[in-house]
Amino acid sequence: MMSKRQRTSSSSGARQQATLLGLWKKPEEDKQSANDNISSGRKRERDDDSDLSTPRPASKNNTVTSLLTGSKQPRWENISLHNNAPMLILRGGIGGKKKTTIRKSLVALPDWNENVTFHAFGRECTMRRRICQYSLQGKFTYSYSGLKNVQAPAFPSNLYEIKCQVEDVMIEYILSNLETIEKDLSLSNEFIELVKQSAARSKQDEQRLDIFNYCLLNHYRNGDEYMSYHSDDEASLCQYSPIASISFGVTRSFDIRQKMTKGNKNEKRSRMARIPLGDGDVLLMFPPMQQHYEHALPVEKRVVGERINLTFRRLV
Ligand SMILES: O=C(O)CCC(=O)C(=O)O
Repeated sequence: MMSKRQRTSSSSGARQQATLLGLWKKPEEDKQSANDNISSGRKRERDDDSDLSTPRPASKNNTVTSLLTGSKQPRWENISLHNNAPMLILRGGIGGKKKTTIRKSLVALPDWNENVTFHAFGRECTMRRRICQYSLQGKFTYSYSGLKNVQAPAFPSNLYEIKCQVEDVMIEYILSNLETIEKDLSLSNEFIELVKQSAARSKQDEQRLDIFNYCLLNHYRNGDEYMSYHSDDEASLCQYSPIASISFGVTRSFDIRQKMTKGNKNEKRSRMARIPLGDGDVLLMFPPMQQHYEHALPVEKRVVGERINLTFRRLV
């Protein structure tokens, strides 16, 4: 059931062109110990709703109740690496006991693109994952990784519902912890204003003010499928909005490293953090993270099972 804030979105499904984004370089399977995970370990491949992590509360008022259907009350953790990489995570925050059903409904969407080919460094490469994208009322196009103005069809209802839940838990948490969070995460006035306006509309039962208007979906069918280091810093992205990353399925590692210093192509950069992203986890990456850091989803051969990742973004 959708909450009062959630308004239906049209759900057309024009099949997308098969030439979408990708980064070609296949990373080595990362052999480093899981001990350097920046948050506590989570068992891999779990498909239930138990929360095995021991979260570090972001602030006092960190419980989320009303919109979440799980029996446990997930807590936001502040996992910022640095002032330049403010991040919040809500472990198992979306989907409650329906995570598996949600994942299956996302896997069944009609617009997935497989074996997408793209050109990088003079070679033709094939993407090692499935991808698709959707946008609010199908009004948006997105340009990235050398691909220009790719049309994103309208959000299907299941994805729109997730988007609304993510916005709602984010808004609820930000507004109830505004004083601490504003400073801790250096939130911009524009973003706080947008959050307040969206909450006010909802309170007055007016038409929803959407924060995110676009979603990129990645489907990793096993531990061999991956995404190379990159940052989400396209000019079409709103400069003050976070990117919300939601995962369903097996736990995979999310690696972060610094961007290359300009003009220093041979610079050696090592991983700065590894964050395990599990079923129903919500990771919020706030500006200016994408300006300073890159992230990747490395090959993890030991991982069995699939994972879907949704990144909700605000395009201008
Ligand atoms: O699958 C993930 O968690 C990474 C997704 C990602 O980096 C992206 O969509 O830009």
